[in-house]
Amino acid sequence: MADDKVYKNYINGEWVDSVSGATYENRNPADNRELIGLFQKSNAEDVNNAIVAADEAYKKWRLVPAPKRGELLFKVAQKLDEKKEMISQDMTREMGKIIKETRGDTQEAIDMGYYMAGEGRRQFGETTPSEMRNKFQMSIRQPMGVCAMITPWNFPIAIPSWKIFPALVCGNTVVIKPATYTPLSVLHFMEIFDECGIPPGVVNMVTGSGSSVGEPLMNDKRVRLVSFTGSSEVGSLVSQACAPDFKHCMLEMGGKNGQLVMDDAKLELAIEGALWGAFGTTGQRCTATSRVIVHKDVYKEFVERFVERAKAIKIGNGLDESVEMGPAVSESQMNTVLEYMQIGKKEGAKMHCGGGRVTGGDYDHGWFTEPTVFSDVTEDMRIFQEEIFGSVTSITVCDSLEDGINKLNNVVYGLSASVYTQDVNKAFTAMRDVYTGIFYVNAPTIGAEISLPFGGTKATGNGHREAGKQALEVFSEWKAVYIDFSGALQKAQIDEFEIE
Ligand code: UN1
Repeated sequence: MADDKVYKNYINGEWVDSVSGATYENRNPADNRELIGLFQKSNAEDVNNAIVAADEAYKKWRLVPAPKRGELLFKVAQKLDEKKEMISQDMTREMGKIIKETRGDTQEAIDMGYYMAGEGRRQFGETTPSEMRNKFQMSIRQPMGVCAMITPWNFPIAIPSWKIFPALVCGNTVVIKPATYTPLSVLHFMEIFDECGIPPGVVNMVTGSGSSVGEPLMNDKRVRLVSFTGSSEVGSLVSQACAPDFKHCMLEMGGKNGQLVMDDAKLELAIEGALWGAFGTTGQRCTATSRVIVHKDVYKEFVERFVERAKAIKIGNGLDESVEMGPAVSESQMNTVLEYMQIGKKEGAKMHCGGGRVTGGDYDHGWFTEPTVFSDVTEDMRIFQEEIFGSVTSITVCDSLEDGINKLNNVVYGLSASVYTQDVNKAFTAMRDVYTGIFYVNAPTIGAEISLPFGGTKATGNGHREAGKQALEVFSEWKAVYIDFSGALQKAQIDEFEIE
């Protein structure tokens, strides 16, 4: 134990033990013999210390000119870039996804850093003409205060970056609770803020469970906003915790994303896209392609060719560059996925490959699940309706564009969808009629870039968007400002204006 690496909380610019001194283990999901490190098992007192620091730091940080805040973020992005390989390797070790993808995850954080650094010099408001003489009016953005962030394990640094960078450039301070499975990635992020000279208390990290850290954080009255990414069940609890104090609440939740393949699609392209969308990140993306809806004229061929390719996916430790799919993040996540494989079978869908855990040799030490493909899946089945978050995808037949669009829409979620077709009319019709926050033409349901809004409709979100300039709407509030330079009392809506 003496040699085990112990990682601390980051509060008020210091690396500190949790108040109770308790820690928990973080292990590699590809090989649970490997201990990544011990992390602080924090409680409400640690959360309180972080909030006090963030609240105090806010007094000065909000007054740092936004372009200067942006410059600091620029340095952080540069440092992330310098350390990209180290961060990505550690991320694969703690989360399991393959190294190519963790490099992408880190790159997304770098991109967001550069983008939000630029917002330090924008954050545009408006001026509008007044109804009265000698009166000027404009809208300006103002920060809100302490922002709490509760982030998931599937994008361990990208998603924290979507929240932290815009929050900071707008002048807020931050307390983040990283996912219990992936604290090291956020810890590296904190190290970089520290190295770049962020003032103490501006960003704070408290590790631990949802019940002992997340709950006190989202319930604290000094917190003005909670930004949460995770399941719709927990999102609903976050929303209820925020309601009594009218705390702002940004929720990014589940998905059941579908790829529609029309009869005129380039089939090879559609197959490649569906494979990447379904089994990339071991299916553990909110945007994963959990359903493929295929036109009846190409259905049989699509299923055959897709299954052949799914069977050939190389599974293993994501640090091996030749591996194409890593493990589930944890034993319990693996068990949920294995359960859905059984549910699909029981519901009468046709299982073409997979259906279980990958075992034997080193696999026995990891949480590996097989790429699993069901066909003949109907809309009433749970595997059509429920988010699985694992290496399972289901194929459903459709007989027209309209039928396909209806099937894409017939789930409670609305994050991402895609259509494969060579017909521009069909592409635009689907773009208009599919009710999701993200839509792709001739591309998989994954792969969003940071300059456009990210988020979804229905049970996926509560109307907010991350990334892009829309992120500023979440992390700042408008102030309408009227300046009367007439020297007289002018009454809006009352005074009659005479044209001379
Ligand atoms: C997620 O699905 O949880 O669009 C985030 C994508 C990535 C982000 C995904 N850029 O696939």
